[in-house]
Amino acid sequence: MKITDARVVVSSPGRNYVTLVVETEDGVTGIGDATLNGRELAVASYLRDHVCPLLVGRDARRIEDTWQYLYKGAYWRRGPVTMTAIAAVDVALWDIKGKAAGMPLYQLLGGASREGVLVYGHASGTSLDGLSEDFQRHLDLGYRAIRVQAAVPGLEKTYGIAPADGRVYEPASGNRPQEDTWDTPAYLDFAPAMIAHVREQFGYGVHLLHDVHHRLTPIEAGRLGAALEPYRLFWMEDPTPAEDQSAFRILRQHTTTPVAVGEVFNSIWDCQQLITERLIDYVRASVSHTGGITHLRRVFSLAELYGVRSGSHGAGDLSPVAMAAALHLDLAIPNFGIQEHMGHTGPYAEVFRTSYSFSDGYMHPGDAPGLGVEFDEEAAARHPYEPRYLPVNRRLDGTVHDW
Ligand code: CS2
Ligand code: MG
Repeated sequence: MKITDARVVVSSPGRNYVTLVVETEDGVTGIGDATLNGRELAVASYLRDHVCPLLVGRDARRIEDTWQYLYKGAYWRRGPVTMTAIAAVDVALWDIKGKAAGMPLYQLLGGASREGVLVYGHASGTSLDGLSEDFQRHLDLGYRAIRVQAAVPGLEKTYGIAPADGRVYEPASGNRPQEDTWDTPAYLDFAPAMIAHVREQFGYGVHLLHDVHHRLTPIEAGRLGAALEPYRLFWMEDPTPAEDQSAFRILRQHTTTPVAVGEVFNSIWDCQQLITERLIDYVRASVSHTGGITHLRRVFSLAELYGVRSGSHGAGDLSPVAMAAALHLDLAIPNFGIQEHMGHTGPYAEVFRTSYSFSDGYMHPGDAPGLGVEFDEEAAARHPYEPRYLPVNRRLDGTVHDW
């Protein structure tokens, strides 16, 4: 089954998505998500200029061989751009394999290990009352797990919190990133009060999650984790900058609040120590940024040996193709934990027709062959790329800070 064409489509139906389309000689087409938020064009070029020409003529059925060829063959390994490009090829080939077999992808991955995939939604507020309203809205939609974030009093803008209640947070379009402000002491005072507020109002019958966005030092994170213990979080996400794996030893010595990390990971080497030393509880890597199904499955298999579960990244800047791929993997692996479901906004459904579903807090990828997502290239052409950047975070004195 020879590949006859591989092309990259950059579109912005609500926000920027990079989609790889792979065609084969017998008419089966596969798609993969190659979106890297704020660096979309770098991955598009990596694919267009260096990968697509290598794909034409290859056998689409040889997924593992193609993965190794692109990873080892380039000499320059890992990194978000490379691994996102490889991921898009990998997912497109899995899509083709599923369609050729007439089976949904999860069947090829060993079949369903559960009836549905527990997902968490995002509640946010510009105030505690605003957060409560958004939390109630998520409960009414059926979510059983909800991430809670609220604006820290005194800080004008913080990434991860919608600018107005009832909206989602998205970076504004433009050629330069917005600049946010940050103050760790104010946040550390506020965060436990925010979580306490939600527990007092809504009780303990729903899972609570919270994203720290890499903004703390290990000892600060230890203090926060300890303060949050009475509220039984499902997890505290990205407490410290993720690349410093041994820092998590300090955090672990100070709290039993479960820890999740991984949305910036792009290979198994980013979490090898975190997993084998049992320094985290959930790996949040995504299919799109971590080398596709082939590589992320390997990460989750390593994690399984050490009692670490999955918690894949599922933000709105990963396209519906990535969401579908994640759901197939989530349904099949033994050590699934939870899946993020931020959802998509804007006219994305004109471009991506999905077959996944949500009901009672659980999602299912559907039973269409392959990924179950149809990509409409003509519709994509109506929504051209718009430059849009993630914000930069500065402390009150102007120092650039992690976020
Ligand atoms: C967030 C994301 O979903 C999350 O947990 O941290 O909004 C993340 O910042 C973006 O996906 C980055 O592109
Ligand atoms: Mg996050």
